[in-house]
Amino acid sequence: MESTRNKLIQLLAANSEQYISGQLLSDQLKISRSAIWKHMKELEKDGYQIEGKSNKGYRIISYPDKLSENTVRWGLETDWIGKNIIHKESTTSTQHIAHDEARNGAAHGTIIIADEQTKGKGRMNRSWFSTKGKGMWLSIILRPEIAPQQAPQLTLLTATVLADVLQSYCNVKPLIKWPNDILLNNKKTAGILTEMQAEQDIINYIVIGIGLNVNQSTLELSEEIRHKATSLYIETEKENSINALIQEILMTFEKSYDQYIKNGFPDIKQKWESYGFKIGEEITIKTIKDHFHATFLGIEEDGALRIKRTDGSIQRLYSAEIDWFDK
Ligand code: BTX
Repeated sequence: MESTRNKLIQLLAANSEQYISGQLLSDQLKISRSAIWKHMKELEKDGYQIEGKSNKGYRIISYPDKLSENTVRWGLETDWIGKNIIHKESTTSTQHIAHDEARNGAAHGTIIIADEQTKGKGRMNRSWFSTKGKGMWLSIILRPEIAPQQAPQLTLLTATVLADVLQSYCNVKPLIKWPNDILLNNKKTAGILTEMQAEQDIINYIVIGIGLNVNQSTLELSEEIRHKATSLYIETEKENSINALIQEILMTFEKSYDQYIKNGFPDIKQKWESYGFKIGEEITIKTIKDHFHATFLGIEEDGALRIKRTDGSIQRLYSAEIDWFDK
Protein backbone atom coordinates (compact mmCIF):
# COMPACT_ATOMS: atom_id res chain seq x y z
CA MET A 1 0.00 0.00 0.00
CA GLU A 2 2.68 2.43 1.10
CA SER A 3 4.87 1.87 -1.90
CA THR A 4 1.99 2.20 -4.42
CA ARG A 5 1.12 5.44 -2.74
CA ASN A 6 4.70 6.69 -2.93
CA LYS A 7 4.91 5.72 -6.59
CA LEU A 8 1.66 7.55 -7.22
CA ILE A 9 3.01 10.72 -5.59
CA GLN A 10 6.19 10.45 -7.60
CA LEU A 11 4.27 10.08 -10.86
CA LEU A 12 2.15 13.10 -10.03
CA ALA A 13 5.16 15.13 -8.88
CA ALA A 14 7.04 14.40 -12.09
CA ASN A 15 4.15 15.98 -14.01
CA SER A 16 3.19 18.77 -11.63
CA GLU A 17 2.64 21.25 -14.48
CA GLN A 18 0.33 18.91 -16.39
CA TYR A 19 -2.60 16.65 -15.68
CA ILE A 20 -1.93 12.96 -15.75
CA SER A 21 -4.82 10.74 -16.75
CA GLY A 22 -6.39 8.18 -14.45
CA GLN A 23 -5.88 5.57 -17.18
CA LEU A 24 -2.14 6.25 -17.40
CA LEU A 25 -1.77 6.10 -13.61
CA SER A 26 -3.73 2.88 -13.51
CA ASP A 27 -1.53 1.35 -16.27
CA GLN A 28 1.70 2.43 -14.61
CA LEU A 29 0.74 1.30 -11.13
CA LYS A 30 -1.14 -1.77 -12.29
CA ILE A 31 -4.17 -1.00 -10.14
CA SER A 32 -7.77 -0.16 -11.10
CA ARG A 33 -8.97 3.38 -11.71
CA SER A 34 -11.21 3.18 -8.66
CA ALA A 35 -8.17 2.18 -6.56
CA ILE A 36 -6.39 5.29 -7.91
CA TRP A 37 -9.37 7.40 -6.89
CA LYS A 38 -9.27 5.93 -3.36
CA HIS A 39 -5.56 6.73 -3.07
CA MET A 40 -6.27 10.31 -4.13
CA LYS A 41 -8.86 10.66 -1.35
CA GLU A 42 -6.30 9.32 1.17
CA LEU A 43 -3.70 11.81 -0.05
CA GLU A 44 -6.19 14.65 0.35
CA LYS A 45 -6.85 13.54 3.93
CA ASP A 46 -3.10 13.86 4.52
CA GLY A 47 -3.09 17.44 3.32
CA TYR A 48 -2.12 17.04 -0.34
CA GLN A 49 -4.15 19.32 -2.59
CA ILE A 50 -5.02 17.44 -5.73
CA GLU A 51 -7.00 18.75 -8.64
CA GLY A 52 -9.01 16.19 -10.61
CA LYS A 53 -10.65 17.07 -13.93
CA SER A 54 -12.92 14.54 -15.56
CA ASN A 55 -11.51 14.68 -19.10
CA LYS A 56 -7.91 15.52 -18.17
CA GLY A 57 -6.86 13.61 -15.08
CA TYR A 58 -5.05 14.58 -11.88
CA ARG A 59 -2.48 17.17 -10.85
CA ILE A 60 -0.86 17.97 -7.47
CA ILE A 61 -1.33 21.60 -6.51
CA SER A 62 0.40 21.60 -3.15
CA TYR A 63 2.03 19.34 -0.62
CA PRO A 64 1.28 19.24 3.10
CA ASP A 65 3.87 20.89 5.27
CA LYS A 66 4.67 17.80 7.19
CA LEU A 67 7.86 15.84 6.86
CA SER A 68 7.93 12.79 4.66
CA GLU A 69 10.18 11.30 2.03
CA ASN A 70 7.89 12.72 -0.65
CA THR A 71 7.51 16.24 0.67
CA VAL A 72 11.28 16.61 1.00
CA ARG A 73 11.90 15.09 -2.43
CA TRP A 74 9.36 17.32 -4.19
CA GLY A 75 11.26 20.34 -5.55
CA LEU A 76 14.66 19.15 -4.30
CA GLU A 77 17.03 20.15 -7.08
CA THR A 78 20.15 18.14 -6.37
CA ASP A 79 22.33 15.67 -8.26
CA TRP A 80 23.30 13.25 -5.50
CA ILE A 81 22.21 14.38 -2.07
CA GLY A 82 18.79 13.29 -0.84
CA LYS A 83 18.24 10.83 -3.68
CA ASN A 84 17.63 8.32 -0.93
CA ILE A 85 15.56 9.69 1.97
CA ILE A 86 14.57 7.88 5.14
CA HIS A 87 11.95 9.57 7.30
CA LYS A 88 10.86 8.54 10.80
CA GLU A 89 8.17 10.17 12.85
CA SER A 90 10.03 9.24 16.01
CA THR A 91 13.40 7.63 16.56
CA THR A 92 16.11 7.50 19.20
CA SER A 93 18.60 9.34 16.98
CA THR A 94 18.90 9.80 13.22
CA GLN A 95 22.62 9.09 13.76
CA HIS A 96 21.81 5.53 14.89
CA ILE A 97 19.77 4.88 11.75
CA ALA A 98 22.45 6.46 9.57
CA HIS A 99 25.16 4.18 10.99
CA ASP A 100 23.00 1.09 10.41
CA GLU A 101 22.18 2.16 6.87
CA ALA A 102 25.79 3.08 6.08
CA ARG A 103 27.04 -0.28 7.38
CA ASN A 104 24.50 -1.91 5.07
CA GLY A 105 25.85 -0.03 2.07
CA ALA A 106 23.61 3.08 1.86
CA ALA A 107 24.68 5.39 -0.95
CA HIS A 108 26.69 8.61 -0.59
CA GLY A 109 24.14 11.38 -0.04
CA THR A 110 21.51 9.27 1.75
CA ILE A 111 19.69 11.36 4.34
CA ILE A 112 17.74 10.48 7.46
CA ILE A 113 15.22 12.88 8.94
CA ALA A 114 12.92 12.62 11.95
CA ASP A 115 10.10 14.64 13.44
CA GLU A 116 11.35 13.76 16.91
CA GLN A 117 14.39 12.15 18.52
CA THR A 118 14.06 10.58 21.94
CA LYS A 119 17.83 10.24 22.45
CA GLY A 120 19.31 12.99 20.26
CA LYS A 121 23.10 12.95 20.47
CA GLY A 122 25.48 15.84 20.91
CA ARG A 123 29.26 15.60 20.96
CA MET A 124 31.10 13.73 23.72
CA ASN A 125 28.00 11.89 24.90
CA ARG A 126 26.06 15.06 25.48
CA SER A 127 22.39 15.06 24.61
CA TRP A 128 20.55 17.08 22.02
CA PHE A 129 16.95 18.11 22.71
CA SER A 130 14.86 17.38 19.65
CA THR A 131 11.28 18.54 20.24
CA LYS A 132 8.64 16.89 18.07
CA GLY A 133 7.91 18.75 14.86
CA LYS A 134 9.74 21.89 15.94
CA GLY A 135 13.19 21.49 14.49
CA MET A 136 15.28 19.93 11.78
CA TRP A 137 16.88 16.70 12.91
CA LEU A 138 18.90 15.46 9.97
CA SER A 139 21.78 13.06 9.30
CA ILE A 140 23.70 12.87 6.02
CA ILE A 141 25.71 9.81 4.97
CA LEU A 142 28.85 10.68 3.00
CA ARG A 143 31.52 8.52 1.44
CA PRO A 144 34.20 11.10 0.65
CA GLU A 145 37.49 10.23 -0.96
CA ILE A 146 39.55 12.27 1.45
CA ALA A 147 42.00 11.30 4.18
CA PRO A 148 40.48 10.62 7.61
CA GLN A 149 42.48 13.56 9.06
CA GLN A 150 40.56 15.89 6.77
CA ALA A 151 37.18 14.87 8.13
CA PRO A 152 36.96 17.82 10.60
CA GLN A 153 36.96 20.10 7.55
CA LEU A 154 33.54 18.69 6.68
CA THR A 155 32.19 19.83 10.05
CA LEU A 156 33.46 23.32 9.32
CA LEU A 157 32.01 23.15 5.81
CA THR A 158 28.63 22.14 7.26
CA ALA A 159 28.73 25.09 9.64
CA THR A 160 29.28 27.49 6.72
CA VAL A 161 26.40 25.88 4.82
CA LEU A 162 24.06 26.42 7.78
CA ALA A 163 25.26 29.99 8.25
CA ASP A 164 24.78 30.74 4.53
CA VAL A 165 21.24 29.34 4.51
CA LEU A 166 20.22 31.10 7.71
CA GLN A 167 21.59 34.38 6.41
CA SER A 168 20.21 34.27 2.88
CA TYR A 169 17.00 32.35 3.40
CA CYS A 170 15.95 33.44 6.91
CA ASN A 171 17.49 36.88 6.93
CA VAL A 172 19.29 36.55 10.25
CA LYS A 173 22.93 37.17 11.17
CA PRO A 174 24.47 33.88 12.25
CA LEU A 175 27.91 33.43 13.77
CA ILE A 176 29.86 30.21 14.07
CA LYS A 177 31.43 29.36 17.41
CA TRP A 178 34.40 27.06 16.90
CA PRO A 179 34.09 24.38 15.83
CA ASN A 180 30.42 23.78 15.20
CA ASP A 181 27.86 25.87 17.05
CA ILE A 182 25.66 28.22 15.08
CA LEU A 183 24.75 31.22 17.19
CA LEU A 184 22.02 33.76 16.74
CA ASN A 185 22.16 36.64 19.14
CA ASN A 186 24.93 34.80 21.05
CA LYS A 187 22.72 31.76 21.66
CA LYS A 188 22.98 28.33 20.12
CA THR A 189 20.45 27.61 17.42
CA ALA A 190 22.15 24.69 15.69
CA GLY A 191 24.77 22.05 16.39
CA ILE A 192 26.70 19.63 14.22
CA LEU A 193 27.94 16.17 15.11
CA THR A 194 30.34 14.44 12.74
CA GLU A 195 30.96 10.72 13.21
CA MET A 196 33.27 8.63 11.10
CA GLN A 197 33.98 5.00 10.36
CA ALA A 198 37.50 4.75 8.96
CA GLU A 199 40.50 2.54 8.59
CA GLN A 200 44.01 3.90 8.67
CA ASP A 201 43.95 5.82 5.36
CA ILE A 202 40.43 5.26 4.13
CA ILE A 203 37.11 6.63 5.23
CA ASN A 204 34.38 4.00 5.02
CA TYR A 205 31.71 6.56 5.70
CA ILE A 206 30.97 9.76 7.57
CA VAL A 207 27.68 10.72 9.15
CA ILE A 208 27.05 14.41 9.61
CA GLY A 209 24.25 15.12 12.05
CA ILE A 210 22.65 18.55 12.06
CA GLY A 211 20.21 19.78 14.68
CA LEU A 212 18.54 23.12 13.97
CA ASN A 213 15.98 24.72 16.27
CA VAL A 214 13.28 26.10 13.99
CA ASN A 215 9.82 26.73 15.42
CA GLN A 216 10.22 26.39 19.20
CA SER A 217 8.96 29.19 21.43
CA THR A 218 11.13 29.93 24.48
CA LEU A 219 8.92 27.74 26.65
CA GLU A 220 9.24 24.87 24.20
CA LEU A 221 13.02 24.81 24.71
CA SER A 222 14.01 22.58 27.58
CA GLU A 223 14.55 24.57 30.78
CA GLU A 224 18.10 23.25 31.00
CA ILE A 225 19.16 25.11 27.84
CA ARG A 226 16.74 28.05 27.75
CA HIS A 227 19.38 30.58 28.87
CA LYS A 228 21.84 29.60 26.14
CA ALA A 229 19.73 28.32 23.26
CA THR A 230 17.41 29.92 20.75
CA SER A 231 15.36 29.06 17.66
CA LEU A 232 14.64 30.79 14.37
CA TYR A 233 11.11 31.47 15.59
CA ILE A 234 12.35 33.15 18.79
CA GLU A 235 14.72 35.34 16.78
CA THR A 236 12.43 36.29 13.90
CA GLU A 237 8.90 35.73 15.26
CA LYS A 238 8.20 33.84 12.04
CA GLU A 239 7.43 30.16 11.60
CA ASN A 240 9.50 28.39 9.00
CA SER A 241 8.74 25.33 6.91
CA ILE A 242 11.09 22.58 8.05
CA ASN A 243 10.71 20.92 4.65
CA ALA A 244 11.83 24.05 2.85
CA LEU A 245 14.78 24.50 5.21
CA ILE A 246 15.91 20.91 4.66
CA GLN A 247 15.79 21.47 0.91
CA GLU A 248 17.74 24.74 1.09
CA ILE A 249 20.34 23.13 3.32
CA LEU A 250 20.73 20.08 1.09
CA MET A 251 21.04 22.13 -2.09
CA THR A 252 23.60 24.49 -0.52
CA PHE A 253 25.46 21.55 1.02
CA GLU A 254 25.78 19.76 -2.30
CA LYS A 255 27.21 22.82 -4.03
CA SER A 256 29.65 23.56 -1.25
CA TYR A 257 30.76 19.92 -0.92
CA ASP A 258 31.35 19.55 -4.67
CA GLN A 259 33.46 22.73 -4.67
CA TYR A 260 35.41 21.51 -1.65
CA ILE A 261 36.19 18.19 -3.32
CA LYS A 262 37.34 20.08 -6.43
CA ASN A 263 39.18 23.04 -4.88
CA GLY A 264 40.08 21.96 -1.35
CA PHE A 265 39.60 23.82 1.90
CA PRO A 266 40.78 27.45 1.28
CA ASP A 267 37.37 28.82 0.22
CA ILE A 268 35.66 27.15 3.18
CA LYS A 269 38.30 28.52 5.55
CA GLN A 270 37.71 32.04 4.27
CA LYS A 271 33.97 31.72 4.53
CA TRP A 272 34.16 30.14 7.98
CA GLU A 273 36.31 33.02 9.22
CA SER A 274 33.83 35.55 7.81
CA TYR A 275 31.24 34.06 10.20
CA GLY A 276 33.73 33.25 12.99
CA PHE A 277 32.68 34.29 16.49
CA LYS A 278 35.27 36.16 18.63
CA ILE A 279 38.03 36.12 16.01
CA GLY A 280 40.75 38.55 17.12
CA GLU A 281 39.43 38.52 20.68
CA GLU A 282 40.52 36.97 23.94
CA ILE A 283 38.91 33.64 24.72
CA THR A 284 39.37 30.89 27.27
CA ILE A 285 40.42 27.50 26.04
CA LYS A 286 39.64 24.22 27.73
CA THR A 287 41.44 21.09 26.63
CA ILE A 288 41.45 17.74 28.41
CA LYS A 289 44.47 18.70 30.51
CA ASP A 290 44.59 22.50 30.37
CA HIS A 291 42.60 25.70 30.86
CA PHE A 292 44.05 29.06 29.74
CA HIS A 293 43.47 32.42 28.04
CA ALA A 294 44.55 33.14 24.48
CA THR A 295 43.72 35.28 21.46
CA PHE A 296 41.63 33.55 18.81
CA LEU A 297 43.37 34.13 15.46
CA GLY A 298 41.20 32.00 13.16
CA ILE A 299 41.44 28.52 11.70
CA GLU A 300 44.30 26.71 9.99
CA GLU A 301 44.26 25.26 6.49
CA ASP A 302 43.48 21.87 8.01
CA GLY A 303 40.64 23.24 10.12
CA ALA A 304 42.50 23.40 13.46
CA LEU A 305 41.93 26.28 15.87
CA ARG A 306 44.72 28.92 15.61
CA ILE A 307 45.48 30.81 18.81
CA LYS A 308 48.12 33.13 20.28
CA ARG A 309 49.14 32.35 23.87
CA THR A 310 49.89 35.18 26.33
CA ASP A 311 53.64 34.49 25.89
CA GLY A 312 53.25 35.30 22.16
CA SER A 313 53.55 31.75 20.86
CA ILE A 314 51.17 30.60 18.14
CA GLN A 315 49.48 27.23 18.57
CA ARG A 316 47.10 25.03 16.68
CA LEU A 317 44.54 22.95 18.55
CA TYR A 318 42.43 20.13 17.21
CA SER A 319 40.24 19.36 20.15
CA ALA A 320 39.21 22.02 22.61
CA GLU A 321 36.23 23.94 23.90
CA ILE A 322 36.24 27.71 23.76
CA ASP A 323 34.55 30.19 26.02
CA TRP A 324 34.73 33.90 26.68
CA PHE A 325 34.12 36.55 29.26
CA ASP A 326 31.44 39.05 28.43
CA LYS A 327 32.78 42.49 29.20
P1 BTX B 1 27.23 19.70 21.33
O1 BTX B 1 27.87 18.70 22.20
O2 BTX B 1 28.05 20.82 20.75
O3 BTX B 1 25.99 20.37 22.04
C1 BTX B 1 25.26 19.70 23.02
C2 BTX B 1 24.95 20.68 24.12
O4 BTX B 1 24.13 21.75 23.58
C3 BTX B 1 24.13 20.07 25.25
O5 BTX B 1 24.97 19.61 26.29
C4 BTX B 1 23.24 21.23 25.70
O6 BTX B 1 23.93 22.08 26.61
C5 BTX B 1 23.03 22.03 24.44
N1 BTX B 1 21.82 21.64 23.72
C6 BTX B 1 21.15 20.44 23.73
N2 BTX B 1 20.09 20.48 22.93
C7 BTX B 1 20.06 21.70 22.36
C8 BTX B 1 19.21 22.35 21.42
N3 BTX B 1 18.16 21.74 20.87
N4 BTX B 1 19.51 23.63 21.10
C9 BTX B 1 20.57 24.29 21.62
N5 BTX B 1 21.41 23.72 22.50
C10 BTX B 1 21.16 22.45 22.87
C11 BTX B 1 26.03 19.49 19.06
O7 BTX B 1 26.60 18.88 20.15
C12 BTX B 1 25.65 18.45 18.03
C13 BTX B 1 24.17 18.28 17.92
C14 BTX B 1 23.79 17.40 16.75
C15 BTX B 1 22.33 17.08 16.76
C16 BTX B 1 21.92 16.33 15.53
S1 BTX B 1 20.21 16.21 15.33
C17 BTX B 1 20.37 15.07 14.07
C18 BTX B 1 21.50 14.14 14.50
N6 BTX B 1 20.99 13.09 15.33
C19 BTX B 1 21.49 13.15 16.58
O8 BTX B 1 21.21 12.36 17.48
N7 BTX B 1 22.34 14.17 16.66
C20 BTX B 1 22.46 14.90 15.42
